[in-house]
This record gives sequence, structure tokens and C-alpha cells, in this order.
Amino acid sequence: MKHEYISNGNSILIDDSQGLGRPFEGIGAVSGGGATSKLLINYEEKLRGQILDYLFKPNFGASLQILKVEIGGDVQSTDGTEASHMHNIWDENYQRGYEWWLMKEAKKRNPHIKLYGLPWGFPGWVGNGTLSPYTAPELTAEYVTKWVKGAKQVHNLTIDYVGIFNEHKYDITYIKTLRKVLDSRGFRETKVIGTDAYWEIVPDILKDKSLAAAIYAIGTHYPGTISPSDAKTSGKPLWASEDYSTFNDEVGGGCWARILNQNYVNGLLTSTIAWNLIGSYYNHLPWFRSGLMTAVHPWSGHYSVPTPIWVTAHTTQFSSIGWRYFAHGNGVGKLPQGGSVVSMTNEAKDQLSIVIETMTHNHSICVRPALPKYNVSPQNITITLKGSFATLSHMNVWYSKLGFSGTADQMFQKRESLFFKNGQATLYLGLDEVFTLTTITTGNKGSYPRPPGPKPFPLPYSDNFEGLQVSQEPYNLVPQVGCFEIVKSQDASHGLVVRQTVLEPPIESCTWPLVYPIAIIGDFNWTDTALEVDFEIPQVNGTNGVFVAARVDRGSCPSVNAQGIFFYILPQTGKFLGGHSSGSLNSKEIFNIDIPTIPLRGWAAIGTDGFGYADFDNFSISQPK
Ligand code: 147
Repeated sequence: MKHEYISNGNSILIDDSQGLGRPFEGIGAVSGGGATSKLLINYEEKLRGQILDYLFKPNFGASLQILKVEIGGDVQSTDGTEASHMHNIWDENYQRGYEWWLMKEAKKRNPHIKLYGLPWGFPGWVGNGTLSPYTAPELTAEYVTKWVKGAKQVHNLTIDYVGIFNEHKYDITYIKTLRKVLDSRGFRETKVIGTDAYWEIVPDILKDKSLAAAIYAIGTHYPGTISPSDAKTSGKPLWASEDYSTFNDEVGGGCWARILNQNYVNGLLTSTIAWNLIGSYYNHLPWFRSGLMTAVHPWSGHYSVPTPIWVTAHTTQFSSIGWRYFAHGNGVGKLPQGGSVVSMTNEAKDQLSIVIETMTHNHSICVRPALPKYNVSPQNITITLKGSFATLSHMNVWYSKLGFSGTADQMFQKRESLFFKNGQATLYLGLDEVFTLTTITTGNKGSYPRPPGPKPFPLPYSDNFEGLQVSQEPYNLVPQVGCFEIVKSQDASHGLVVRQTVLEPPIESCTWPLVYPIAIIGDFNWTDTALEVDFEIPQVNGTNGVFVAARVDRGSCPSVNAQGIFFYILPQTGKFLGGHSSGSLNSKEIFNIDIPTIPLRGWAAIGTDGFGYADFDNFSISQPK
């Protein structure tokens, strides 16, 4: 299907008199999948508030309309693990992690923001011993519904949407069961998005009425701006429920601008959600800087506001969920010389916003899928208004141009109004530009003083975890396997300590099991470090042993193959294992040996020899003497 303006030369017709297109359902971003916001909460409050304003505050920056978060499942889900609200069947806790905090901060700024929760994995018990969440559909549905209920009861957060199992197979019985359990617990308004994978569910929706009834919208990942025809005619809204995932330089901004328009133009996708919201995870974990924004220096306060934030503003500051797209050919389509346009209006049809993008191919490549070649040339465009807006005298103009080969970005600038004469105006469109023409007058480019510069992770470093709240995650320690959270020590003299809290293998998101809980910290380029930590293994549900490690060379799913210098203490067997120079236990040196030359650098870490509790306190890192 191609929608090009061929009539009248280079002309765009904006006309609602023949009817409108689909309802617009919002632009959003994902926190999670996983641990992508980890370092954000560590920022000092003032700077953290600024970052949150750039993301969520209406008429300031990205002004996001949807926040999608991970429903923590104790699994490694890309850049770390996020804690489950039920590590065990007998456990229920709605204070863990940072997603509750983030959702509340988003709602504080924009009470209309929609919330969407999705599991990337599940605690092992949810699978009733089978490592599948579909063996006991009721159990899994209850587990997810409890998260929705906890959000409401504990945090007064209404969850608008929940998903199934990120990028995994779905199960029809489970989807129907989830709908039923949500309904029976009073969450009829929480809609199910199916299924955060690709388009597999479409044929099932077409042949199964009760499945169709259970699902609100088809949420697909990285659709490359297109959708199959049976999806388009399925009667369901179509969403790009995960998209983008691209390095946030100018090409990333170009990717985002192109897909925000063309997901509707080509695919009739009415919501687009970026992975991820904010890249707040250490460099050398996967997908560094692949968020709409980046903040990885909680110790210095440095953050940056890259082009995707301002590209987002071009749509979000001039639309609301529930507005309607115009029909194809009447305000939605491709431009004669390349690029695209979408137009939207509110229900009263007294507001109009038109977003035009002219991203060139090489300057708008997203990480996936492959982008077929196309051409864009500079062009003069005549805009003709008909229907409800035929008599508009002028529109406000917001303009961006992504800077390449040495030219500076010009992002989200207010230009002189565009005046219409007899319903017509002309506009010159260059390359890699975004224009918003709008009747909305509240557009605003928010700004704060330039944040402090970046600094390396500070050494010497120490943490006794006393400044934190029970159930929170420790700052800067980033769990890659297992969960590490603050608990009260059994030994009162230790106050608060960090406990590894996962007791059995979870239902993983990675394609292989991860067996050694580990939390990394610091700088991937560290070579020589001296580490100290107190530990205690509880009698009940204790792990076999603990380790401290240096030069840990990988995280994410490959954590299971991480190399480095691991100093293990295995009290049961009276054994210790060391890869490196010297280690001591209770002030007694117990080894002093040569070390392997590979890897030469990496993070520091603490961890445990398998699942089970272990408590850590007084963790310190310094340069060796
Ligand atoms: C996605 C995940 O859902 C996100 O959590 C994050 O890891 C993101 C990083 O790009 O990737 O998962 C995908 C896995 C495989 C593909 C696409 C997305 N794929 O093969 O196209």
C-alpha cells in the first residue's frame, strides 16, 4: 500500500471532510527489560528531578504519554535483573526496585500518563517447578494481577495495560485466564496487550473470538513501520509496543523521527514505545546509550539530553491520547520527494497538529529491522487546508534539523508562524528535518542549567548501606543474576545489609540458565582494585558460599561465562578458591598467587555460589597499595 500525494504537484492536502483515520494512542518509553533506569535513582534529588522533567513534564521536553515498566521477575532482562514483588509464593512486597518510584514521579508530572507493565521473566515458583509460566495459568495470572493490585493499593497507581511475556511464546489459555483474573479482582479497566513479540498472534485472534475479546491491542516489536494486512483488518489497534533501541546520536534521533510518523503512515500503528526511556546502566553492558536520554554518572550528576527527546516533543507536545489521525491521502502519507506527514485533530476538531519529517536513509537507520533504500530530496510543499480547518489564518511552527558532518543540531526551535491565504501556504523542506505545524500554543523547549561534567567512578569507595530503606536496591551495585536488596541484619551491630534474595532458578528471559547471583559495580576499565566486604550466610535458606570479584569482564545474559578474579568462600566445604594475588579471611592471608592475564580489566562484584541467601555489609573498593 502506497499513499503518495500525486495531485497538484508538491501539495499536501489536509482534509477531515471525508472522515478521519484511527485514534492516536500515545508515544511512550520503556523502563526495564531490564534495569535500564538502575543508576537514575542514585542521582541527587535536584538533578534527578531535572532529568524526570525532560522525560515526563508536559510542555517541557519529551512529555511522554505512556510509561511502560518491567514487572520485575528476578531475571536478567538485558542490563540487569529487576526484583519480583513475590520472590517466593509466601512473599509479597511492593517496595522493591525503582519502577514504583519512577511511575509515581511520572504521574506527579503528568497525571494523564498511561502505565503499562510487562514481565520479562518470572520467579521459579510461578512455573510450579517447570520453568514455564504457562503450566499453571491461574498462578501466573494471580501473580501478575497482584502486581496490578499492589500498584493500586500501595502506590495508588492505576495500571492501564499489562502484557504477557516479553519476546517469548504466548499461551492462549494463559491470556484468557489473565483477562478473567484481572476482571474478577476488579481490574476490568486494565487492558491486555498481546503479546510483545511479533505478529504471530494475529491468526489466532482472527479465529478465536474469546481470545480477541481478551486482548485490547496487538503490541508488536520493531515492526519496521509496517504491519501485515490481516493485522490491519483484525479490528484491533496495532502498537509498536517496543521500538527504537538505537544509539542516541543524530542517527538515533533520525530513526525515532522517521518511525514516529511512518509507524502510522505505513503500518497504521497508533502507539510507539521506545526501548528505552533512559540509559542509566554502565557502559559495556549491552546497548549503551540506546535510550531517549542518557544518565550514567550519579556520582557527578552529569547527564545529557540528546536529539530523541526533542524529536519526541514534536509529536507529544502537540497531541493527546484520543486525538484522531487524519485519513490517508488527506493529511497522512508520504511526501512527493520523500519523507512523511501525519496530521491529527482532537475530538472537538478545533485543534490541528501536522508533523512532517524528511529523514534521509543513512541518517535514520534504526538498529532493526533492515531499512530498504529510499530517496529524499529538498522540496517546496504547498499545504492546502480543507474541511474543519479551511479558514485557519496561521499555524505555529516548531522546527528541528539533525546536524551531520560538523553542522550543529537545531532542535525544537520555535519559528515564525506559517500564514495561510485562501487555505494555502508553502513551506520549504530540507533534509533530516522535522516540522510541527500546530494550532496548539503551549509548546515549549524546557531547559535547565548545564549539568556537571562526567567524572570516573570515585575511588576509594565504600558503602555500609545505612542510608537506604529496607527492600531498596543498593546504589551502584547492579545485579546481573539474582536480586540484591537491603534488609535488616540479624546481627544488630550491622544495621542494614545487602541480601541476595533469590532462592531458586527463575523463569529466565535469557536463553540459558544463569546460576551464580552477582552484582557488579564501578568501572569496566578498572584493572587493579582492592576489595573488602563483610558477609554472613544465614542458617535458613543460606547459599553455599560467597565471592568478591575483580576484573569481571561481562554482564547481561553472558554473565554466566563472566571471567575475572573471583575469590570464593565456601564455608560448608571449608574451601576457598582464588584466581589472583592475595586474599584474606578474618585478617588471615589465605592465598597469594599469580594471576591469569585475561581478562585484564572489568568491574568489581559481589555474589553467591548459587541461589540462597547471603548478607553483605561494609563493601569497599580502593586502589591497591
Ligand atoms: C529486545 C528486548 O525486549 C529489550 O529488553 C532489549 O533487550 C532490546 C535491545 O535491543 O531487545 O529484545 C529483542 C530481541 C531480539 C530481537 C529484537 C528485540 N530480534 O532478534 O529482532
